[in-house]
Parts: sequence; structure tokens; C-alpha cells
Amino acid sequence: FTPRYLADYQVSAFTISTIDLTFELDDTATKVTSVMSVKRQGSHKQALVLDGEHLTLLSVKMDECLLSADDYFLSDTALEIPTQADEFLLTIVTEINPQDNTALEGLFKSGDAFCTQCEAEGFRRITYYLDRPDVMAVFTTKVVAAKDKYPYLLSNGNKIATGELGDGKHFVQWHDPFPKPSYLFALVAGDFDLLQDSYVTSEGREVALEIFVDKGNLSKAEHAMASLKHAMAWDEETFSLAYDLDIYMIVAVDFFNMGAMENKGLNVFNSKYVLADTESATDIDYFNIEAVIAHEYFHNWTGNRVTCRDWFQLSLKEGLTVFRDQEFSGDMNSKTVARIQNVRVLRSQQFAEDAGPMAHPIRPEKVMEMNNFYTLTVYEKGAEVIRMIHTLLGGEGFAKGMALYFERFDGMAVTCDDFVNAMADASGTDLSQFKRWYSQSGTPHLKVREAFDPETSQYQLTISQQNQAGETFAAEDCLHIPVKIELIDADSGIGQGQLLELTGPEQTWTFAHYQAKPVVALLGDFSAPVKVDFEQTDLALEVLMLAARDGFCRWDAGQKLLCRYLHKLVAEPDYSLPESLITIFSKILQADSDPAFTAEQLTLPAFGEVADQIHQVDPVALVNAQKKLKHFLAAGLQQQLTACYHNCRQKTGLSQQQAIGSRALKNICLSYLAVLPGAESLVTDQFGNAANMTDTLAALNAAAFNNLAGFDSQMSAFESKWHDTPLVMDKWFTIGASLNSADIFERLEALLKHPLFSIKNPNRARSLIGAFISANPKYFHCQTGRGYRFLAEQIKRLNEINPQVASRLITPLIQYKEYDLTRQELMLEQLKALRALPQLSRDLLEKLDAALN
Ligand code: B3K
Ligand code: ZN
Repeated sequence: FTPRYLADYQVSAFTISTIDLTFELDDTATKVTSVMSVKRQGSHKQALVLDGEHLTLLSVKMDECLLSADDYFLSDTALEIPTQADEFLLTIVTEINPQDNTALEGLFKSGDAFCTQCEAEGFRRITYYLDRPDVMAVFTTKVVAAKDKYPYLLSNGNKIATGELGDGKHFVQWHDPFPKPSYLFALVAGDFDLLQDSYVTSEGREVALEIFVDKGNLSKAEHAMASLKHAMAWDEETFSLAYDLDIYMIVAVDFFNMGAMENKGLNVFNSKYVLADTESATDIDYFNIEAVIAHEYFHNWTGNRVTCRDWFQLSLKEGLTVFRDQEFSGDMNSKTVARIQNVRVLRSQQFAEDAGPMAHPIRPEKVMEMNNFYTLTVYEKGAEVIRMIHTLLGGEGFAKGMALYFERFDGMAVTCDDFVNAMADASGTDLSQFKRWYSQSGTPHLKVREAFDPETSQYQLTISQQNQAGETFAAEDCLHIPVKIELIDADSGIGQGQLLELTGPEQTWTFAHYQAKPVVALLGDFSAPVKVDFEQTDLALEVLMLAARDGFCRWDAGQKLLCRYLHKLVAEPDYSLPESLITIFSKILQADSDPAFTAEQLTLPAFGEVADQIHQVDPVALVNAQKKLKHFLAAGLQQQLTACYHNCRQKTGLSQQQAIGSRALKNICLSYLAVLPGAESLVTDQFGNAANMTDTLAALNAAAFNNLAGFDSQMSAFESKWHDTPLVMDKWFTIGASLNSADIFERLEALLKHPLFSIKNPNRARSLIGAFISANPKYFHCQTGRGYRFLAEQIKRLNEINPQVASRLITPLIQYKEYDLTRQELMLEQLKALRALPQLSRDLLEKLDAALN
């Protein structure tokens, strides 16, 4: 396996303008015939080298001439055809085995259905091709299969022919008029229930909307359909982008490596992001479905109409599309709460990635396995970079930039630079320094100082920028950082907002006419993906928690206060927490805020977020600190939490949005109350009377977290009720794996042997293994190293079954440097053992080498 470098990019030696595919579907021997018009690009005499993996080559024909094995070179990864011809028709027949394809890349079976996943480099597992995003062809696809088992045969674009064949077989042929890279190709065949609707675009095009789900799940697709229509309207209103084909299809499948895939006109989705009803899905599931449906839809313009020149440019489509889906979610729900969720993901996961051995810029420079770069950095930090452009240019300037981007590049495969240039040119803003964000890795720090002079009534704010190691950036490395601030007058409590642009190593801003030192709210709306080193007093943070106009800053001040005491408790487990914490959170509970927002304020910072802030943290000391803080707040606020809990429970006549907020607040109250002695009955009562999955899971989680006596019987009741509903059983496995109980390892073994567990199903594997490593830090990090051994064993199994899933799950091990030396050694032991495995996948190899070198 050799790495590839961005610096080595070269235009493809050949291009393909049309491809005509025929699939004769069969579980173990699907025959794929591909007829391509190939053309040499530029004046050179290089051979044609097509990518191909896990393929059986049946025949190759150039124009009318059948090639013999002497006419080409075949390897495990390529088919090389030496030729002098400049333009020819190439016909290739391959055979593939979808049934044995447990990696779920290329053509595979999900239950009884056939489906594909081609991004990033899966098309080469279907046929020999120039499998790179800058080769864009017009696809025509004919699918042939048995009619009784596969009544629906789908591919990209518009249906152009159907027909009956002998032997009970039928065919459907599709044509996609938009030239596209192979990663956007899709095929689905199966028997489904179909939810149909339609949408008339702002351009007057009537679009058929079709969602295909497993039989019996039709009513669970309504929310996805509504979300799709909202997304279509939002993109027309916000960016004047309308849909461009006559049909938009979504298929939900149970076996899928990630969330969903934006194939042109035929999205394939993990059923987790399609299916929902209130009985079986939580409020968070509903939110996520809306977001992912929108994300894939938005890709039709940002990704499909304008795509990436090469995979190093992945953030061109992903950072931008995540930014778009975040804005959409903010408009459809509470903007502040949605923003808080984004920041939690960054701080609890992306910061750790950026500090770990796989740290990379949002535009990586070196890649061994592309699937390893669908990361929080490329997606979430990438979205933050786009958001900063939006902040610097303003909404209108940004919209102009988008318009120019499509005017220049529609139908092309381009780079991140092309995007930023369009933004700069359309708005007349110099973004040359800003572009450094695309090459920078590691989370930057802002070091902040303030000074107040009562004589002159001047307040001064000094901000310097530093790299991850705490060194001030050299002038030539300085980033262009938008810093939104708000100065709150100490007397009136009134705030003044402003946007500062930090471009040098250190800058000072002076503000006049302050009678007393104002309190500064920094990084409003989290205006840059940075860490802030700024020692504000508890008192200042309390002022911000109540008075900052910026909702993010109100929330953030509370989180900062809580982090401060978590740090103290980690250093000194007997530290006695101040009553002032109770006073301020009591005020938060009394404040007349949006309940969803109050719930966020009451939520303690995540384990991963605090772990990232403490050098070589003892993870169990952190778990204990979290527990102690939770207890302290629960005991001090018991009366208010109880009143708030019952108040939320009794509320009636709420809108859907209000009901969601009220449930969030109720359930955070429950999570506090459940840590107190005698809370058992509250949890049991909620479990017994819950009218929706959000409340059921909140009760079960409280029981698991506190290892309450009723846990096992509740879990059995839940299992009997839901054992036929896979997505709900995923939740059951997740809760089972997060139980706070010393016999957890025996329980994990039992869960692995449960008849419904299958490591071949990514959702199921993640729901058990992924949940244990992220939701059960106390036992995952236990001193004996058993948690690490458990994970390493599962990764070893997955290495051969599904390298992509294995590679995601290894994350906490490769980030071993976050933890104390004892844990580091235990984790290293597992990493070394994994590195020694025979048949190590490219995915794991890349990460293990990064971690061990
Ligand atoms: N583009 C896909 C992700 C493909 C992942 C390949 N390993 C989904 C998305 O970002 O919309
Ligand atoms: Zn995407």
C-alpha cells in the first residue's frame, strides 16, 4: 500500500464520455457489461490504466476487436491496456460476488436487496474504470433480474425502458443526462414499499419523489418525505437552487457503512436516517433524519453538479454541504440549540482528532485509504471554515459567492481554491490569508488578555493566536480568524456586539466610554473553530450565563464554569464544590428560557470534551469527577428539578417543537434526579408510562447509568416488545453496552452471542461495540486493560469483515496520548498486537502506522 499526495495530482491521461452498463444480477455471480467511449487527453503515448479490485475479468473488446490476455496486463488493482489509439469504444465484461461482499463497498446485498456504495473508490469493485472524480461520463444503466424477487430495479436519472425477458426476468433501463463521476453511480434492486409524493420546483418542474422502504414500514417514511420537501424549498429560497431531474428517489437499507449517499437522483440511505414514528424513534432521531435527508439533497448542487477534482478536495463538497445542512437545521428548529450541538461535536470529538496521530488539514495532503478521510475534520471543521467565510462576507456576500461558484463551475470537477476564489471575487473580499485554513492542522488557540483603565474609561482587549503546541504563530502562518464579541456593560447589563478580525500574531482593540470594566462575551455563535485561553472569573461567567445576548455565549459560559470544576475534581477528588454553583444553576432553572435551551445549559460537558482539555487525563478520575458534580447539582437543586420535571410532564397542548423542548428539559431533570437515593420509582414510573421512544430511552438510560435494580426487567420488557424492529434493537444493544456495572464484560460477551447480534451489520456492530467505547468510559478505560482488549478483539474480527467499520472503531485507541501513562501502555499493547495481524486492511494499516510512529 502506498500513499498518494495532493502535490502529485495530474490530469487523467484518458477520459470517458459515455458509459453504457448492463447488470445481470445474481447473488454470487453478477455479470457486468460496460461499454465506454474512451478518449486520450493531451499528446502522449501512455497506456490506458483502469482501476479494478475484487473483479473477475471475463472479456475485453476494443472497438470490434476482442483482446487476448497477451494484449493487456492484469493486476489486483488495475487493468492496463497499451494502445496507440486516441479514441475507441471499450467493452469490458466482469463478474462480481455481491453476496460475499461484507465490506459493503461496490455492489452488495443488504438483506434481500442489492445495492451499491461507490464513494470514494467502490466503483472499481464493479467494473474496470477510471475511478476518479474528475472523469465525468454520461451513464446509461440496464438492470436485469428476476421479477418476483426484484420488482424494483433502480439506477440514476430517468427511466427510459422496461421490459419482460424470458425465465421470469425483467429489465429496467435508466439514463442520467448529467455527466458524473463514478462515485455517484448507484443501483438498487429489491422488493419494497413505496411512498410517493411530488414537488413542483421554483422553475416549474414537477418532480416525482419516491422513498423505498422495507415492506411494512411505509408509515415510518412520512417524516423523511416531509423533510425532503422542506429541504427542496429551503435551497430554492436560500440559494436559488432548484432540483434538476424529474425524479428523486431515496432507498432505505439496513446494511450501510455510513449515514447515506448522495448518488445522482438515487440516494441510498441507512434506514436509521429514514424510518421514524414517535413510538420507535426519539426526538434526536427525528432531528437527524431531517438533517441527513437535507444534507444528501443539498449535495445535488454542492457535490454533484459541481464536484471534486480529486479526493483531497473532499471538503469542497462535504464542508460546504454540512454548513448548508446546519443552516437548514437551524432554520427548521432552534438556531441556538442546533449551533450548540455542532459545537459539542467539535469539542468532544473533532478537537481530539486534530490533536491525534491522524490529524490532517481539512484539505489533506497525503492519503493512503481515502475512506479514512471522511472525518470530523473534513466534515465538521470543514463546515466551520465555510461558516467563517459566511461570517466575514455576510449572508448576502456569501450568496453572491455561491451564485458565482455555480456560474463558473457548473458541470465541472474543481478545487477548494476555486470555491474560495469565487467567494472572494463575488464579494470583493481578500481571502488569500484565509486560505491557510485549508492547509492548517491542529486546533488553534486564542490567548486573551484584557485591561481596563477607569481614568480614561478605556477597555482593551488583546488577542494572540497560537498553534496547538502553544507557540504564537509566525506572521506568515497566522490565520484570518473572525472573532465575534459582545461587551456587556457592568451596570446596565446591556451588550454591544462587534466582529473583530484577527489576522496577526497579536492584536489589541480599544473600546472607549466604559465607566466600569465591561464583561466580554467571546466568540459569539462560536465564530471560529478554536480553543480560547482566557481566565474569566466565576462571577464574569455567571454574568454571561444570564446576560449575554448571544445564546451560544450564554450556554458556553455555563459550560466553562462546569469544566472548571470538573478540572478541580480530577486533580483533587475531595475538592468541595462551592454553593455558588447551585445558586447560578438555580437561576438558570428559573429563567424564562426556551426549555430546549435550558436543557442544554444543564447538560454537563461530555467526557471527550473534558478529556481533551486535561493533559494525560486519568479517565476514571474524570468519570468520578463527572459523577460527583452531577450529584452535587442534583442534591442542591433537588426541589427545583423535581418541580420542573413534573411541570414538564403535565404540560399539554404544546406544539411539536415545544413538546420536544419540554421533553428534553424533563429528561435532563430525570437524569439528575436519578442519581439521588430513592429515585428508582421516578425512573420506573417514566419507563412504565412513556408514550414515546424519547421518554422510554431517557428512563432506560437513567437506569443503566445508575445501575438501578429495575434495569434488567426493563430491558427484557423492551426486548420482548421490540425484537422485530432492528433500529430499536440497536438502541437496546447500545443501552446494554453502556450499563454501569462491574459485570459488564460478561454482559458484553452475552450480547455478542445474542441471536440478534451480527457483527456483519454495521449498525449493530456500532450499537454494541461503538456504544461501549464511547458511552461507558469507566469500564472501557478500566485499569485491567480489559476494555481495550475487548475492543481490539472486535477490531480484529472486523478487519476481515468490514475494514471501514473497523477503522472507525479504532479511534479511541489511536488517541492513546490523551490518557495517563498507565492507559497509554495498555492501549499501545493492543495497537501493536493489531499491527502484527496478517492481512491487515489498508484502512487499519494507515491508522496504526500513524499511531505507532
Ligand atoms: N458522501 C457520503 C459519504 C461517503 C463515505 C465513503 N466512505 C455521504 C455524505 O457525506 O453525504
Ligand atoms: Zn456529504
